Amino acid sequence: MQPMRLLRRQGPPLLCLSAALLACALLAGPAVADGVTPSEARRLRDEVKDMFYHAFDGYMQHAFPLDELRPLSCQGEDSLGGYALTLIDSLDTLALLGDKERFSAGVQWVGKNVRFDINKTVSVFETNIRILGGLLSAHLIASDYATGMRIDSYDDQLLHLADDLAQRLLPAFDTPTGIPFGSVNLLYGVDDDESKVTSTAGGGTLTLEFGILSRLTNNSVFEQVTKNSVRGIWARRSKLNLVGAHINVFTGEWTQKDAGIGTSIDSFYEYLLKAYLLFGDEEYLYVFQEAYKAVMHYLHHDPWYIEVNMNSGATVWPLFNSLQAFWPGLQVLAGDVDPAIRTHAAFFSVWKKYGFTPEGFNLATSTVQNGQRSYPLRPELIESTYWLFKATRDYRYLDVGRDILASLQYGAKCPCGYCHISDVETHKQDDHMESFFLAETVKYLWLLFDLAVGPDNIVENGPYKYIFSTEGHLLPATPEIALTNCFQSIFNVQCFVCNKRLHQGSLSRIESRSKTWHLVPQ
Ligand code: DMJ
Repeated sequence: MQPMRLLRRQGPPLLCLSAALLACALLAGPAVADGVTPSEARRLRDEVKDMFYHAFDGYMQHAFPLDELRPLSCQGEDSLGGYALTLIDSLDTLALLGDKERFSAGVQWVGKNVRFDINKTVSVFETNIRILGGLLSAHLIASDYATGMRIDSYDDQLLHLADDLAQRLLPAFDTPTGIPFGSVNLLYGVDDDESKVTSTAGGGTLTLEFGILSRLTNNSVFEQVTKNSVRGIWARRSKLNLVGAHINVFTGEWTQKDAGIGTSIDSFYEYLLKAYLLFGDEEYLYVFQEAYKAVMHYLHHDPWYIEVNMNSGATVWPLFNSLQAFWPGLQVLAGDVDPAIRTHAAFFSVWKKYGFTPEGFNLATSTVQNGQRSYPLRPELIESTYWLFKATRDYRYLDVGRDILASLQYGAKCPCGYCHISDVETHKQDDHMESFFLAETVKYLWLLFDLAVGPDNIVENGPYKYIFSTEGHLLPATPEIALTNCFQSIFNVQCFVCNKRLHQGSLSRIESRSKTWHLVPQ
């Protein structure tokens, strides 16, 4: 195998303007890569596994039990609460990879050593999606013979931890709107000087984890408070059925009125649909349908999405931000595949241009937005790639996965793990590795290639259908959790938003454009 490196190639002149970026990409010439063959897909899947272990072993060796790895300096840092965040966030990825030994050791260590009666003020949102979600997912895998990963000595320790943690988050929900404070102290409740302003994602990305906990503990309070929070947000929607980015949890006033599908709002939409799919609660489906229609009407400028004022619909930011890239994946789950295909291709054209997606890309100037130049190893684009491949089985999505993998290998790999990219134009590395790299980015890449090989994993062949949390955690639709059977309809006949059948395999060829990062043998 020849070593590869990233080269920047000068292509045809830049003739096309921002809004036509995708069309420009389609006109710019033949694709760089030949299609991924099944045997190459197997090799790529194995390469992703190596990627996981380079980063996971680096964390365990140099950072554990601190929260996250500093992969350039090979040290650790406490970034959330100081409770081995990256290990907890990685547990279900270990199970997915079939690594019973490390999964079992990790579960047992967490069960014995992690405690939440600590004087730390933590983000409710991050603690929920990374820690609570990680604990619940690992618990559901470790306690169930049907997963093939059951740990014999396991005695619900992670469920008890999850219960204890969620109890400590509950004081945050004691607000007039029902929307929780953004942060809470795990020992003393909400700090006196805690901000009353939180994000829409912060209040709307709790239902899956808390709902599962209610069903596993027979304590309905968790499900109730999080549903109440969603109702609190939706009750304050604008006349256009749009929500803003930040809200005061006491007065219910929007303090940031920009409506978008990315930063500060993204997973609010995600959890509406997923809460319906997992729990069968039609209130979530109704809200999702109304909210989705408004997004497609006011924010969608095919193939892009912009931010608008939630009351007037006037454009605020003609910006692609990298968190938006989860949207095509969500559209696949909603059964609206055609616009997902176009949007994914547009977002991928930004990746191809720089080798990574910047946090912000200005659609008016076709340049990286100043102050938003980094790529912190985010998973959203690969997540949507996985869902689109799953829905269409179009092998061109494997080409996309191969490109993303190559960028990570040759741009982000560093001595003890994978590094953030501080500027997508210089590819300078930053000494940080978010735990979601192992919980999500690597997981979706591995799932993509494993699906191509003829899948051998619990998500595709296991005993249950799985919903992925916004942190990529595997949440099974067991009879105990999913009381109705609506999840079955995914990929069958129902489109929740457009009354159409799923579209199969009509992806337009994703071509390179004027300046493209691509691979050449060294
Ligand atoms: C993750 O923590 C989750 O995916 C969240 O929904 C958004 N931010 C990161 C990944 O980018």
